[in-house]
Amino acid sequence: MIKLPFFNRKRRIELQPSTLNLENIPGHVAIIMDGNGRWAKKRGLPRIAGHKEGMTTVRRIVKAANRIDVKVLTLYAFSKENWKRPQAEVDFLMKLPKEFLTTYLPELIEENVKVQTIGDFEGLPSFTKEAIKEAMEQTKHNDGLILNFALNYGGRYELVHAVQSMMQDISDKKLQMEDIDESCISSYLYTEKLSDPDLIIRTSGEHRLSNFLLWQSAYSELWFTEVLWPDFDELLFEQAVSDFQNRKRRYGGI
Ligand code: V07
Repeated sequence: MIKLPFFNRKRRIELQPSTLNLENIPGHVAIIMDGNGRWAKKRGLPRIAGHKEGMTTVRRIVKAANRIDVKVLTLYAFSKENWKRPQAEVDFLMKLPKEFLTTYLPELIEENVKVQTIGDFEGLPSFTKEAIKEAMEQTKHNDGLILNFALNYGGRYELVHAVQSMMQDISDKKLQMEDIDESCISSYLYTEKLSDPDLIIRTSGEHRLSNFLLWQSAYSELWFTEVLWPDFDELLFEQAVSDFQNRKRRYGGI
């Protein structure tokens, strides 16, 4: 068991002692941040109040992930299906990336975090795209935690998009049918350059993937909690990682 140092020089952030084994940290953690609306309802608040509170949890968990040296943190912020929500809620959600970055981008830069997204980026409103492009530009040389937001993302849509791109490349003679294998398909997904998630966390008591990282989750460990996303914290995050470390991964072997 290796104890965390109290100060990580490269990332210039304070560290708390932890009982986690730092030799077996999941490289890629993905989270379905569910329960924001329910958190608000319980308090007699509008759903958007829960989304706003959920943003502060994002900040906390990014810090926690960075601290234990997770390489990639993918957060499911907005699905392709979420457009079906009431217009006022969708409008509010689309303003959150800009609000989040206005508040936290300086800290993310300070902590060597690299901001990326997966999903149908072009389908987002231009003010959302501009804020995110600016953050990606300003963090593109950072080599610490990759903070990967799934925005306007759907796992089935991602596969449709990949098949369309592959067919286009076949027609343009850039790809041959004989060369299509699993790694080729992976390279046509939004996650092309990322490893598959080792651990997928879902808050708020639902036990589904809900169209999240369908191809990439083939061998992921799944971890669920009843706790609603705005109440999720670094201790629970470390609990999820610790439980992950105690599981045996077999990838179909014995
Ligand atoms: C959103 C807050 C977290 C709970 C889940 C839903 C609401 C952060 C972002 C974000 C996205 C891109 C980016 C920077 C921040 C965000 C949406 C919703 C749509 F570059 N939180 N958050 N985006 N929620």
